[in-house]
Amino acid sequence: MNMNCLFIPLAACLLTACGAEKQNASYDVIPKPQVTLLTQDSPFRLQESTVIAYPENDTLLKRNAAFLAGYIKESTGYAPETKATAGDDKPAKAIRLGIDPTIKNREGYRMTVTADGVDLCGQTPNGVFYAIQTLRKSIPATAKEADIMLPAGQVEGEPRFGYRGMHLDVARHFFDMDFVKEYIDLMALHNMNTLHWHLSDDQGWRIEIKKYPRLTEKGSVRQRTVIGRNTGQYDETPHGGFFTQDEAREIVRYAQERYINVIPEIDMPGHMLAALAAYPELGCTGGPYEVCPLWGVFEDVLCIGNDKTMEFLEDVLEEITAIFPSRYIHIGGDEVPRTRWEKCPKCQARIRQEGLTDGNGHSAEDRLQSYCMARMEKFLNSKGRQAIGWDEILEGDVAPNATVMSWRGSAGGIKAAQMGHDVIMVPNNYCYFDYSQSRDPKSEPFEGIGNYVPVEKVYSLEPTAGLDEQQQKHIIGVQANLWTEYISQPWQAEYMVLPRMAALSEVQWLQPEEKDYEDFLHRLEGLARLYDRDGLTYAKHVFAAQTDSVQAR
Ligand code: TNX
Repeated sequence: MNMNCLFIPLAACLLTACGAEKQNASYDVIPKPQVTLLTQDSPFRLQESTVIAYPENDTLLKRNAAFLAGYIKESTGYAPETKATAGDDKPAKAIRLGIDPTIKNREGYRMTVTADGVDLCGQTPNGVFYAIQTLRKSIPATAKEADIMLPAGQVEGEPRFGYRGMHLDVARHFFDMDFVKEYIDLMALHNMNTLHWHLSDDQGWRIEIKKYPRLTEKGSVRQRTVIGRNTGQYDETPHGGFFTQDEAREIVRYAQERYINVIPEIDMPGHMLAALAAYPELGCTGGPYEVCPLWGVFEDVLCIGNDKTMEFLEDVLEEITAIFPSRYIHIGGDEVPRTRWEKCPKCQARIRQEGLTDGNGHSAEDRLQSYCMARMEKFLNSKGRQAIGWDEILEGDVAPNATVMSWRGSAGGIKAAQMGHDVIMVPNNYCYFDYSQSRDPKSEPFEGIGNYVPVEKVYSLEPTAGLDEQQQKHIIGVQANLWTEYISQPWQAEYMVLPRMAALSEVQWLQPEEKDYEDFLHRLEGLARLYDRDGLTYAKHVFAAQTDSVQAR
């Protein structure tokens, strides 16, 4: 017998005698629960033998239970067993998932902790999922093999907005399946429920469309990319990538499991150079066009006078709606120069034919854009879907049922809400996560687009400011955008969204009077430990004591 064999039973016996290490949970999480009522009763002890119970035959809560077991394992190294329970059976010393219809908000949750067990409830499985996220963030990020003491009491939360979004531009730089999934996981961690997936732009077409194979064959690859901010020098390296329809469906499913809806965006009728490179006949001049190697706004846009273009757009949306079950489909509409249309005989014929005229501060060409957007909106409505457009769609006659995404500050959103449109607030001066987090952009770890949106600024956004009570109802949510002209690596994307996403999550989840920036910063320390544990790159500007700079991984 060698010494190792002798040693193992001795070590096991010592551990039983002394018990596992104990660590305490804290409900000071992000987003902050609206209610935290602690009692002086004994805490609940979460340990390896704890069971996670869910009602039998409830497949969604079963999946939720598996998520919770996985999250606990990330922290402790052990995954509690998950177990179906029948009827009113309430297993002792367990974490019990359940639906409670008395919870008012559809996504609201309640977590009740006693020495005998933890009840995680929601009005819906979505709410239970947020109870799970809250519990997950309450546990110390790293507590290897430890027992976790959960203070007794009640913790409750409910979101202010039903639309809590993050946008991801995979057109300017391609991000693969693994990263998109990671991004979705980050959204779940921050209680967000909508991914706005920007799938096409001048610099790349990223989604397979079966009827138009050249969109991905040719349109998904740009032969070169400008270095820095349109310096005139190019890397002479092809950049490409796209998602097959099956892959996109996999993303939809992955997101759905985490209660996240994926809204695809096909940006039209501008930002279309990648499509034009593949199908030059859809442009006013006929080309040739190149998948764009530069950043900016370009004059070559789709020819609205050409019936084939309209057919193309409807065909694309047809396939998009078949892939994405989302009620909302984003059809872009931003940054569309009118110069080509002014000189294009087909566009001018369309203007005459449709009786589009100038007036009220808008040109006939502005109305040509409205014509295109309204036609696509009608097409989507006929399929039971809703169109979202950037706030430029307010220039001209707005598509009547469209939801407006206000990006050029909040003014467009205010105007749209006053006109009775639903609005998603994405003001660039608060919500553009491609903007710098430092006053001195040169101090950042890589070159960005510039500007300045620090964490505190994000936190300070009040999305319904300037609106009366009736108009406020039209603000259905808030989102931040990650445009990726200057972001090509996953670690850079992480750096840009973290921890600004944490600040945004409180804008999305809390009522204005519940927000408190100093308190948020204190709670952010705990969340940052989780970022550390998961090896995420994040910006450290708000962590005063920290001086280490971010390194490329
Ligand atoms: C404006 S926001 C754009 C994008 C750019 C972004 C850069 C919007 C609708 N259009 O095409 O990527 O600025 O910050």
